[in-house]
Amino acid sequence: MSTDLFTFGEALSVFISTDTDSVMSAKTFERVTAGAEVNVAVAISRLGLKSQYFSRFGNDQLGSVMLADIAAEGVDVSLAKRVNSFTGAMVRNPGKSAAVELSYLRKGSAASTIEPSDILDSYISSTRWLHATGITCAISQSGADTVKIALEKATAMNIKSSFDLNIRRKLWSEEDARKVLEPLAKNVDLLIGGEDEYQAVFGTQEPKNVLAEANKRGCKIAVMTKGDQKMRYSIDGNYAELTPPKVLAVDPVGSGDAFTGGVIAGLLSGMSAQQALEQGSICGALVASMFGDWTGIPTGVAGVVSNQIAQKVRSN
Ligand code: KDG
Repeated sequence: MSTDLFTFGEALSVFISTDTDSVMSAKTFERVTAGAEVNVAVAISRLGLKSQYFSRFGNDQLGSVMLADIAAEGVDVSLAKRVNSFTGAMVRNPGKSAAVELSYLRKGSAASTIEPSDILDSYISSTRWLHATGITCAISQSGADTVKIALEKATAMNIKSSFDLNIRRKLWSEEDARKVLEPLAKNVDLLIGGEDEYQAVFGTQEPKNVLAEANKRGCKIAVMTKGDQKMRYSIDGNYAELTPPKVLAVDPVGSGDAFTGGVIAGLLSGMSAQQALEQGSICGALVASMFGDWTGIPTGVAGVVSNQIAQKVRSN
């Protein structure tokens, strides 16, 4: 099967308190499926392209319902493995009246056993784009090895790739993250990170220098995001800035992944890097304006956000 995107990582069942804005006092929770890489796979599929997602899931009910959720989005999950461990989860409050606080239940999870032999060469050679993130590197040594080998294979096979630094400080220290992520932040078509993540990995967040440095390491498009504020980017040594469309942000979790999905889809559809980044910023803003990682991801055709949706966001 040939695909537009292949990605792998840990999907989580996210339990969000519904009756109060604190996990401590809540009695009821809604469950949704999310996770940085699967969010990107869903964005690619909503935008009308073929995406394939690999993970290891437990032989449990959460694994089954999550696979069904992802498949319902049109993402191919036929490669997924079910293993003898539990499927990871996260518990959080919605963040409507208080800051979002989250806890993970994922140490030793099924996805943390992902290993290099899971990713066959054919998964990479048959896709147009490979996406990976620093979260998979944080969940286990075998996860980090898998990301390293997959990215190297994509480069060797001339397959386009992206890497989102995505440092999750509840999973590892900045020092450990730097050691693992710094050697991986090279030779990709798209490198994404927030200011703090560039600081942790490259030792500086001065945008012009650090983005130019990323370009020199072979990252063709290097983007430094800052939530709903101006993002900085550099393409082959040319620095520029982009202000995302203004929306009323109610839940920024997942908006970075929608941004990434929108950029990748745009590039795959033949847009210029600048147009693709603009499309990504529309996708990110839409997700931030609605509750949940997937709710606001727009639809599109052949990798392009529907014109009506894009116009509406731009006119805000
Ligand atoms: O980018 C959104 C993710 O942070 C969220 O879906 C959960 O994957 C997740 C994580 O590891 O925090």
